[in-house]
Amino acid sequence: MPSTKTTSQSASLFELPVDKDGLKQAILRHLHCTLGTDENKANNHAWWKATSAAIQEQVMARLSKTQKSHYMNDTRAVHYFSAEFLMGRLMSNNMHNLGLFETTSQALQELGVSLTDVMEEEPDMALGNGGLGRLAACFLDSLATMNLPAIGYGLHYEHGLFRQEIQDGAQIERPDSWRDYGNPFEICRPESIQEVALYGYVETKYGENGDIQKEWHPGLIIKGLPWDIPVVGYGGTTVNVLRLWESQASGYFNWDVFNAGGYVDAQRENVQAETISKVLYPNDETEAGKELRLIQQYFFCSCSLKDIIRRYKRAHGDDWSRFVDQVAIQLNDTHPAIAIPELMRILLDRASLTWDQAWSICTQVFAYTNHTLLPEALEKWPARMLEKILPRHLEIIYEINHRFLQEVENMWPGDNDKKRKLSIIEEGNDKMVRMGNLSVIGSFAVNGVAEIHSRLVKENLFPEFEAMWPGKLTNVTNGITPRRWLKACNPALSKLIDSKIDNDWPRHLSKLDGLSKFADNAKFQKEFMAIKRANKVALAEEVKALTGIEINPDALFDIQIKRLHEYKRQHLNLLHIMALYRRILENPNYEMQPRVFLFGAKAAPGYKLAKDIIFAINKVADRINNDPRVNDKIKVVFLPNYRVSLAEKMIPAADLSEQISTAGKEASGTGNMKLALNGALTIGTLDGANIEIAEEVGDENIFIFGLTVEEVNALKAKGYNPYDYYYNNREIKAILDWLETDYFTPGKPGALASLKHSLLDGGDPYLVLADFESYSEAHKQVDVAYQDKTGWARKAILNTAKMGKFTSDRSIQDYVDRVWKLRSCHVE
Ligand code: 26Q
Repeated sequence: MPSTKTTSQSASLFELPVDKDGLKQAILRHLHCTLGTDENKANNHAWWKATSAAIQEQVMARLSKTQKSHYMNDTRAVHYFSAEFLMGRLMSNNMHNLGLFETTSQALQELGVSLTDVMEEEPDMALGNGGLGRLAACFLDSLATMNLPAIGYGLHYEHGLFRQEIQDGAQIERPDSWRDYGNPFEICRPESIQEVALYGYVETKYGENGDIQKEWHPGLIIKGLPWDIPVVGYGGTTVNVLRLWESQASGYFNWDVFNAGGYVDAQRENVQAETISKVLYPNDETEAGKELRLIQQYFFCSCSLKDIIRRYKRAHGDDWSRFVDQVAIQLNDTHPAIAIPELMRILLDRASLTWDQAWSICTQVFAYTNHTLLPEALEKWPARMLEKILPRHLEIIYEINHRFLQEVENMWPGDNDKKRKLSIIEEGNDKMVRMGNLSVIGSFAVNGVAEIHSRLVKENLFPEFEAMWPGKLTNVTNGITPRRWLKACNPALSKLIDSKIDNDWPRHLSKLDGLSKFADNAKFQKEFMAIKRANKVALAEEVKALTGIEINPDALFDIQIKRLHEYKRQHLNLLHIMALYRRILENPNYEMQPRVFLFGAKAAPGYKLAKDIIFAINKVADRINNDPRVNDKIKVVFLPNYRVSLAEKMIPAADLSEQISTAGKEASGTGNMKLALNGALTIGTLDGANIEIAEEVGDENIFIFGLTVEEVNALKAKGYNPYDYYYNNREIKAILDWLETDYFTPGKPGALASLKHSLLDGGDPYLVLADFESYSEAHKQVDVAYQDKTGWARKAILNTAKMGKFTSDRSIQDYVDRVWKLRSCHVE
């Protein structure tokens, strides 16, 4: 136990008033004293900064109380290692979680300023690609809300995910500069700088009693500077931190070069060091295996481990025996897997533990979450690259592998195929290090992110590991924070819910089931759907402002928002839109409810076909939106630069949620949960968490279509030929042929042909054509259902009511019970 220290000043001295007048004063004080402006000159940006600073003051007192409580109680903590945290905007979230949203809104109103306008000034903190990064952010919210000691560790990217512009229908990437004008929520901690070594060589030393010591002589040392972002729990008692590392030149190794007159060369090394945390890699196959990405991963893992060890030693000195009781490390996919050999290195070479002691600690500390089954997405690093950058780590990996293969030999004597398959090293001309295998071998728990995904991880990805270590592979179904994804983004619906059930539903989301009894209540239906319509009106205004396109709020809003990938099948959605268009052209009286199809999606910059799909959506949209024969029955909108803050505007306005991945490909999905929570009905395949959503809402409140995982496998085994569907379905043939004409790209025939080719000669790897008819039939059922306003309202209400399972609080509780064995810590 740490000794009780006397603090010189009581924390209460720093507590600041939280009523409206106190906030007003604080905002004005920051306007004058921090920003050097005044209420007559200030623009919205200045108001945002001043308001954020006033809110941050409230956060700080709670942060230090939390840290003191965790220290005094010597708590066990989880350390969430992730290359990505997609935090979005922070100000409104912090106001909501502190319970200060209304008060701040009134304070600003009295100052003649609109909080809504001020909030729009905040850039998104987009340090992530998509689902995996946003999941990390939702988990931090839940951990703080549940008073669990936790730290998020990641990279302080100067540039987050690229900003997407659309020019002539095509995606253009622009740099994201979220910190250009400063970020009022982050705290720089130069007192906690860490050093990280790279390159060089390993020296083997022999001791007197014949023991071997390894000494790594690095070629470069860089500094890691931590930035802390406070994470406020709902209710505001616990404030945890997200600690992000920025790379800096250490200056050490530049002296020789410098003294030799190499001033310019020394500066070049500085630039290299500072490049490490410059930019987030987009999830892009053309970027796979890049040296800088590996250095990024190692850099933040090494800094974070050293930070954890420093904190542990402050309480326990050199006694390692309690380490596994105090520290759990969750690896968010294999991106931080290099932390396993790094901890081994520290324990062996720095702390002089034996191999068995060190390995025992590692395999009680690490747990690994898998987020994908796609073979091309499983990380592998060339052994030669590791040897160059991290020579000692490669040695350690070989030793881990050697000992592991002995276990395989014990389990399956003489079976070399098993060894080849399970080895951390993939043999071949260029040896590769398989980070998934390393992660399973070095962790005490491994989980998938939805029931079906975890089953497939066990049965298909790692079946032998399940046999070797029964019980190690498990499931934790993903979740989303209802604070951001309902309370904050849909205030009108939240107030309606407050009026019907206990207003602590944001903490206990299963209480939403209390709305079920109002599903047939005409008055409640009317109120619920009036809010949906108001949200649609608001989104329509946004669409008009962003694209110039006018959409009808009474049409069915059909929304697909997610990263662009073939397996997510935005092109299936597009083919169906084209089919509807064609039916209308063939039959001007074609019966259908007016629909607005909305898309939001970024494509990885090097993913050619994904970018072609974006282009095709925009070209088809242009043609349909401007064709008077369509008579406004269909509108198609591609909203540029999809991101967390845009999701917060789209999700509350959705009637229909498109979750149409090829069965077996989407590990979980989390957008599916956000949309259903806000009363959208799902049209989806039996994939990822869709299956569990269907179980919760019931078959009559969801539109399921398409092949199951088993049917997909059977069809592929039999030999799938997309031409069978092309020749046997007139509509499919007509649509694909249409893509080759210049109908959607006047004067440029063939501009959309790559789509057709991928679906025919390309073999249609994601079975778009195989699922088309079933998808089209499901959409007919949607159309029928939407005609029945009462029936639809009932279904929408039940979707909201039945989403309790998908709060990230439940996911975190599953991790606490099954993986981390954590206890909550009371903060005064
Ligand atoms: C890898 C190598 C080089 C550069 C980038 C990457 C990289 C980056 C991000 C690879 C993958 C990702 C992100 C993956 C991701 O978001 N997966 C999603 O995770 C969600 C949360 O569990 C699931 O709901 C989704 O189903 C899954 O696709």
